[in-house]
Amino acid sequence: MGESAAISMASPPRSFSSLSPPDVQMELHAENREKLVRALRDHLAATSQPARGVVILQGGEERTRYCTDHAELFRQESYFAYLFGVREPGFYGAIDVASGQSILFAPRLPGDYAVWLGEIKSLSYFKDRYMVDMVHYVDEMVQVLLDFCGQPGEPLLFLLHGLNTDSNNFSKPAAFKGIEKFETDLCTLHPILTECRVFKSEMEVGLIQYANDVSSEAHIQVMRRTMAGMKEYQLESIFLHHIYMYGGCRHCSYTCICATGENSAVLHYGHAAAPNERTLNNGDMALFDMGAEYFFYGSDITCSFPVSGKFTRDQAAIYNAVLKAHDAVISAMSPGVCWIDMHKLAEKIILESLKFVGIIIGDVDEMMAMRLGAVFMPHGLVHLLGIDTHDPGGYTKGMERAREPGLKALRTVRELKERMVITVEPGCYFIDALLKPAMEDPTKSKFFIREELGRYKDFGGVRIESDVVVTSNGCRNLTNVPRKTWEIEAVMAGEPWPPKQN
Ligand SMILES: [Mn+2]
Repeated sequence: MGESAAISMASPPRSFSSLSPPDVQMELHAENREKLVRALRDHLAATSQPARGVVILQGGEERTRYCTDHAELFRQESYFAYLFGVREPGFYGAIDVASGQSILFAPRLPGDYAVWLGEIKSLSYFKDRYMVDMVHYVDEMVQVLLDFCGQPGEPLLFLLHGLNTDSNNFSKPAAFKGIEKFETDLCTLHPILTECRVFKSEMEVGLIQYANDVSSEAHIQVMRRTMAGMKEYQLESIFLHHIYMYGGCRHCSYTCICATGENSAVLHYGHAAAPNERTLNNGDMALFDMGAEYFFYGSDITCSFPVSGKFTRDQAAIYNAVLKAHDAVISAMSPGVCWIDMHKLAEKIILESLKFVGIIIGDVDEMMAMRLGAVFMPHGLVHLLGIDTHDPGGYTKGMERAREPGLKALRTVRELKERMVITVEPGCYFIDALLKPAMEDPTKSKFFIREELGRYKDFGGVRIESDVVVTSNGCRNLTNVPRKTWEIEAVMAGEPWPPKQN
């Protein structure tokens, strides 16, 4: 080994991160419970019902891989995490509407748990850790609830049952032996608890900000280390390493989408059948959609950039079209703004830009009326973000999805309100499965300039996604990554981020 190599090995390691994972405040979940109790009492008063009953939720169960004993890494069910912050599986939780008191029910673990899985924690440990009023075992639940309610007649339990409008799945109401001794209500809790989750507290925004800080830093590491010849999964691995090593994030909010070249037009690339395994080429665009989760709260960030580190004219044209839409939407966001209008604003800016570039031709208002925007951006502009990447509450009772292409993909059509955390993620993609039929459609074919469009055949797509919290008079972007083309080129060339102030 030469002397210079020895010296460079002896020099202190370069600092890769400015992160320090914050302690989790269990007050966050106590606050969430108080908020739910207030909302339930208001609802009961408004519908002339007595303020009685107990909310009961069943936490998630640990699962094993198919028929084996391979335990999958457990992640708490999201509504349960919201109210109790419990990281262990097998719990139930209860909240008394009248008093606001909370009870956790812990599974009674077998003695050999201590041999294989570690110390069996006492009930008082859980009481202190999770800041609840009481802790009992799950096998005592029926008697504890009956004693606790104390009134004659069947005590009332509010169970969680309702539709997740993103997945079309229903939440699973708590189930346990002896539930027939109680009166149960399946309708009241879900919409009220979901509505609580839509509006984030200071502490919740703090955790989402931290998840954003971690992910932003990791995205920048990925950009800096991107090189032709690498595999997409190697960049995924850099992201995962960074968020865990420096950010303390063991989970991602969703499976990483590390798409390059034509793959960047595949909206949910990166799944088991398309596992981020393409080799990067110098002329490719990269589209990396990756987000860390920290103590249940997530982030959802997409960066698009050229693999070479330098935008070509075509790459910059499409990228800037999407960036202009991203920035315009964030500038327009404030309480009272409607999401359908924001989606259309983004579409219009992208269409105007594509017309300016010379890919399409004609009257942009006519294109809008023909829903041409959905050919280039088939997904919704936004979704709520929190404990779930697609946080629930995008549609409240009676709200219907739009039917038109593009708009029907919106995960919310609500009016913006203060304390909502929402993603802004315009994109522009060249997807054969959409372009071909549009070009063959006699009402739409006139808009396309085929020879120009042909240049983008293998381009893929661009998406730019930031996480934004709505404030009283505007919004705040929680994501901090280079966005302008020259900022990206500078960071990829090794310049610091945020840039040095001169
Ligand atoms: Mn997203």
